Amino acid sequence: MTAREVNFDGLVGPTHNYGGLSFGNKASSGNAKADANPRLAAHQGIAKMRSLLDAGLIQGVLPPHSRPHGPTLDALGFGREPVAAVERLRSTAPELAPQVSSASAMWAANAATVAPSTDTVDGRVHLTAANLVANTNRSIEGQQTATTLRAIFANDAHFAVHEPLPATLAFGDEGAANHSRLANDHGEPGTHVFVYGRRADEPFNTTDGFPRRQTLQASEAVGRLHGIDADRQRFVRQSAIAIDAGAFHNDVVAVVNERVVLCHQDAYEAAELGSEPSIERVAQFVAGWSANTSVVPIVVGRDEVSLDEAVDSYLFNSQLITRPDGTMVVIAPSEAIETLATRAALDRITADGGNPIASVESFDLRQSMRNGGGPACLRLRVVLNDAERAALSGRVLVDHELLDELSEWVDRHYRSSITPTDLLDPVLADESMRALDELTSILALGSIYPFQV
Ligand code: SUG
Repeated sequence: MTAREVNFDGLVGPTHNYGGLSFGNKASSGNAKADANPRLAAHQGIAKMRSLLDAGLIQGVLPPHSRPHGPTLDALGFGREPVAAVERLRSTAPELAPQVSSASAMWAANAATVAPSTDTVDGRVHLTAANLVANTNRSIEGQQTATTLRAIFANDAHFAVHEPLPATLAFGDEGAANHSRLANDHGEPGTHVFVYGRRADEPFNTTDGFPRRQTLQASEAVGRLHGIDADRQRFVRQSAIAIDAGAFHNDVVAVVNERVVLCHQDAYEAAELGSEPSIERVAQFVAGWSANTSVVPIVVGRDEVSLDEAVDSYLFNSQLITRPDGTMVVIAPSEAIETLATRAALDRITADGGNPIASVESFDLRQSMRNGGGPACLRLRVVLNDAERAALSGRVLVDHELLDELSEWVDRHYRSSITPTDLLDPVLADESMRALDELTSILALGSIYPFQV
């Protein structure tokens, strides 16, 4: 049985907007209240999926969440029916509109943490929906994520979908954006590297005031829930300087694929690294994570790419993927090619015969990037064997026909401009529900949204 990595990309939702909701995420703060183009954003995402499909990868899709979010509006006293609730919100609390209308579920790397069946005690694929408690707009994603994942990974002979961890900062969990899996090959048993920002008993913010979203205790809970052997788990602290520079998730400063760890010199903090870790020491540290994997560390030094350049270009938020011929490709955001230092780093890495990275492809994902979401943020990686792929429910593994249908669906339903004021338009709420209702038929998912039940 061949296990292959499936990248499930989050489809951008019809209310994609720039709410400026994410403190510590430079792009989100910098683009607050700008005009967004949901239609273009969705097409940019679909173009990336199409290209990976064409490269011979298995590509999946996850539907957007319904926004504005009826259950949250209801819990806040506006009533559950989104159109009427937005009318009330408009006249009494317009400032809440971005929180309940954010399309942030598009960043599927934050949807869940996943363990393939080779790594779990019961031989099933385990998925834990992330609670994303650090940000209000994201804290309302967990339940829908669990519902959507249950609709897709419904076959409980093969899959176990766990509820989000208790919704408290002590168990702040941001999903796969702070988790990597090391293995010589996707199909072999792997080592799970959980990266956290703080222990639950430490302050939420760094000394410079930036949020440390993921706790060690949350990561440990996910490892326990998934039934991974203790010697196949590593817990590593993200460096405070990376968080302060805008790396609000580990996937802004590191990316792992099979044996390869591509990271910034200043990504991690550990006693053995000291306060001034050399590139060699970081390489050694990373290589020590797994006794079962011949780790290939590729450490990009701060003299080559500064943390600011890494965060602004999202170099490390590239997807690192294995092509069917075994070579690896960096799926980079255009910004990483347009920035001199990161471009040079990519040239160096691809020219170096000592690692499997053969080429770089870049994508214009600017609509998502302006909210701090690059190629890697947009996808959830799930390693599945043939039987598990066959056991998926719904029409979620894409082919050209489905991508064409999704493209046409976007053109039929999405606006090409959304400003903060538009979020107070009840017509947008109605449009959004109609679009998603139709989408559940296209994807054969049944009723998954609160407005459908
Ligand atoms: O959680 N931005 C998201 C971006 C998530 C990117 N994901 C990964 N790095 N894996 C966040 O900060 C901004 C929403 C707004 O401002 O409208 C937002 O939620």
